[in-house]
Amino acid sequence: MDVLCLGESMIVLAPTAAGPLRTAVDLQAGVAGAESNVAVALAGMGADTAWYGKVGDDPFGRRILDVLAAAGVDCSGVGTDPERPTGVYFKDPGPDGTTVHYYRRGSAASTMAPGHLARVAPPRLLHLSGITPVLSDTCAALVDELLADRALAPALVSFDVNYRPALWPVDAAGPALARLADLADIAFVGLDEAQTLWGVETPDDVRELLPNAGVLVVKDGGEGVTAFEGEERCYSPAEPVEVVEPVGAGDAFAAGFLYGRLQGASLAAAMRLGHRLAAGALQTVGDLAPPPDPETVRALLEDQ
Ligand code: KDG
Repeated sequence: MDVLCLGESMIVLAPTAAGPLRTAVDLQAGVAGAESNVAVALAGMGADTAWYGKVGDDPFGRRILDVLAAAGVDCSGVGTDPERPTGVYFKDPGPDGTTVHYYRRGSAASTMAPGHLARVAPPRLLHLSGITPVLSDTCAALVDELLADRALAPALVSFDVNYRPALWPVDAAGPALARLADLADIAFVGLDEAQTLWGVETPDDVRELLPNAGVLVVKDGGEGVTAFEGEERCYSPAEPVEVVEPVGAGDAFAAGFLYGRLQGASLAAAMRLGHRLAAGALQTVGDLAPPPDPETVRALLEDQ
């Protein structure tokens, strides 16, 4: 297996017409989850990808498995909890952007715990995010087992900070997420997130704070991305696009970057592919756009 992505996937419900949730009559349902978004995008480019999580023994859980399997993601290791529901969240579009409302406390995924991957053969890369440790104490312990104790060694471990303010306050999240990101082989963080969490200003400040992350990728929204590896510092401007809906762009960027690195691409080339996937996600209402064709992927990964 090339990549194993671990995290909670949920059903997302959003108004079909413009306007807030409070008055919406029709809602559209879809499958969401930062780590499974990465898995879907990787599988779409041909990577041998699995997703691990837990779902309820309910129609929403079955829908998640159907959608991920149809996207080519191996879900054979996914656990089903007969006692607990699949998590759900709602998007509430407003004049200042979209607010999210989670209904995930006590979800099936919140019972993920250390030892759950004991029989899994190590992939080349394990992808985690900063959402999982806040789901429950056992989820936090699982992330520690995988990232700090490297239970799936020799797999590389990537970690996307993915701060979700609706789940925990900055004073708890800041130190916890800095510690985890600094342990990763590849760490992703948005510059805006870093500013909120750690009071830093520039990508170089983030590097100073996270000196041990093997590769550190600092994303500055529509501007560009700065990646650090050893002594190397590489900036790559974003592709200019008309933004339709931003959710999922970070996951798409991570998938492109990780796919590039698995192919042995340089930081610059991996970022080019990341930008292309992010541009697709930014121009769709859903979390992800269809993957670029193999010819485009190859061309973007060539050193120019
Ligand atoms: O990155 C997109 C995710 O935020 C979305 O799919 C939902 O995983 C999700 C979360 O926990 O917010």
